[in-house]
Amino acid sequence: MSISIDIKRAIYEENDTRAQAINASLRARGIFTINILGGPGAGKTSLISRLAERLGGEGFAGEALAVIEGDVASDIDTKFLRELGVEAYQIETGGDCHLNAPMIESILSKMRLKDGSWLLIENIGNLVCPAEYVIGEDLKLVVASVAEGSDKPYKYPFIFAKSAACVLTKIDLAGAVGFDEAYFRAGLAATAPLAPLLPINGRTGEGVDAVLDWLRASRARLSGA
Ligand SMILES: Nc1nc2c(ncn2[C@@H]2O[C@H](COP(=O)(O)OP(=O)(O)OP(=O)(O)O)[C@@H](O)[C@H]2O)c(=O)[nH]1
Ligand SMILES: [Mg+2]
Repeated sequence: MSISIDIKRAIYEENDTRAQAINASLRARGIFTINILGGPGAGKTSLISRLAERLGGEGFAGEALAVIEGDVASDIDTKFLRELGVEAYQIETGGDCHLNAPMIESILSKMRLKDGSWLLIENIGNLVCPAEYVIGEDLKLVVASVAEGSDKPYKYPFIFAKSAACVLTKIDLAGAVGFDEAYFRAGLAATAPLAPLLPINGRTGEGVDAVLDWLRASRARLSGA
């Protein structure tokens, strides 16, 4: 039992060290990195595509942006984003339920990443394991959809507790699925008292401007600007 705890601790420590090095080298280049977490189908890629529209402007000629897509299998999300003109790269874990720092190191060495960029990393759709690993990010953002139910902050507290904000997606479906927003908000406030709740409709883009405003303010604060 204690051997397995020691091995787990060593894995986390090794990962943390490598993640710190990644973050230091990205920060030195003025790159702001967001680790996007959430369950399968919560709306992570839809959010990224809506942020990309706003950051890049027409033809993505605005602020530099790159995306790393993490999936157990397939490059569906990467292809979708590339078709929109987004600089997107795929990590296929082949079964691992989370991204880790060595995976990010490996893909960064192959990416064309401009200084001063935004780097959005979509983690594996999973409300448990990705919460346990840092991967070089400046902040974690959790995406939860109303369709998953109002009780998620109570049942999966760690992912919410580690996230700087919670984007609530599929608000257009709230009535159909009987979403109890007050209950969700109370659970979020209990697990992550400082994390704002940012509701969006990923299909229309409603609410995404507020997400981007919050990200810009966080970037300015964390970069000391
Ligand atoms: N009605 C509604 N559908 C949405 C919204 N956001 C996303 N969807 C739909 O939900 C489905 C999943 O969205 P994705 O953005 O692919 O979700 P994801 O979290 O990236 O999924 P994985 O990468 O598979 O974990 C798609 O069919 C989207 O069109 C929303 O706000 N409202
Ligand atoms: Mg996705």
